Amino acid sequence: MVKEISTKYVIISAIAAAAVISSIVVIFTFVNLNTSSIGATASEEPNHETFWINTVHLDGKTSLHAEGMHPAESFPTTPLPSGGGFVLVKPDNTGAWMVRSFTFQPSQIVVHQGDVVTLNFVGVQGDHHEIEVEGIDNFTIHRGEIHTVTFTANKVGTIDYYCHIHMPNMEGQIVVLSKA
Ligand SMILES: [Cu+2]
Repeated sequence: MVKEISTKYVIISAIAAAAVISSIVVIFTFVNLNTSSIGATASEEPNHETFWINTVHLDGKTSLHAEGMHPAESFPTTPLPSGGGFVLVKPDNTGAWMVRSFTFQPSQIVVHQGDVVTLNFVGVQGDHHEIEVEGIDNFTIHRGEIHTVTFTANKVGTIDYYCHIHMPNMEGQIVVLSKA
């Protein structure tokens, strides 16, 4: 009788243990599946790239007359392209003259197709700029202001950005490469 009870007890315990083990297996499998599905969702999220683009002008200041280590430099006789992007300031009464060239810094940006791209244009030099990001945005920015443009790079190729009042040199390019 005692033996019969203990045999039954062993069988019941074994069944209970099996049930507990299978529940644990089921829970672990569920957690695992869930984790891998979270991983899959994360990898499908677009990559977000942020850039800061400064408005800049480079000034080359010199003189008709030599001074210290600095040699004399004559004023150029050939004109620079029109469009506002270049400024030549003629020699003053001391012989000092300068050339100015407007540009964006950086003037080339590389992203991949599908990337969400944020461009923060920062007015650093120059009173104001009338900027166009080809097919995306058109805006005026003054010194000390920031204008933010966000878009998805849908197409492989190039997107130009330029300043209407400082052409032809205040111009940049976003290169959109195919997905890696
Ligand atoms: Cu400009």
